[in-house]
Amino acid sequence: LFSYFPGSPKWSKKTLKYAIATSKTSINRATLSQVFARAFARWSAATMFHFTETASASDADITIGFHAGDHGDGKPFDGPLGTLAHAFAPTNGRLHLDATETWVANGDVTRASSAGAVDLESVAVHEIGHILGLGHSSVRDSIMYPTLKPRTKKVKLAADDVKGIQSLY
Ligand code: TQI
Ligand code: CA
Ligand code: ZN
Ligand code: ZN
Repeated sequence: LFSYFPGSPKWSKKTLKYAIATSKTSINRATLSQVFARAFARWSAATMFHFTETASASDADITIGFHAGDHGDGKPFDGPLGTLAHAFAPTNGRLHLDATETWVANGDVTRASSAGAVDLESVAVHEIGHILGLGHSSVRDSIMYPTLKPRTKKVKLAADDVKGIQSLY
């Protein structure tokens, strides 16, 4: 079953702008834009939300960036594997990815050469769930389940994820 953050914080507007910072990653901007556009589309298909990319972080509700180690928010990243990414509850909007992971973007993670390869789109869909107000779910097939098997792609919302987000908004 789905869950929310304490107090069930949520966004009060339906159009959310996101900015992607490209420093600290070798993945190019066009690829990142495609991956996040697909990840946001999973959630907009199930909700009233519209997501648009903006070039300016100061204009954005959601800021996405890659960071390594201690990056100033009290939640330092831990190097390869372990914590892959984190996101804050509404309406903070920060979505951070561990820059030291072997990210697979627009590729087939099940065929990745590195055993530690992680599918960026799968993690993005999960973290956007947190950004919108979902906590973790006990349903194994859900996007918000707290673990992902290595070299797995999981990007399709499960019925549990849809019920969770539709009950919140
Ligand atoms: N990062 C954790 C996560 O996003 C951070 C976290 C732990 C957290 N407890 C939380 C965030 C409670 C919000 C609320 O879940 S993670 C997965 C999955 C992680 C894990 O690196 O462990 C994904 C990030 F589900 F695959 F295990 C993304 Cl998809
Ligand atoms: Ca890590
Ligand atoms: Zn962070
Ligand atoms: Zn999570």
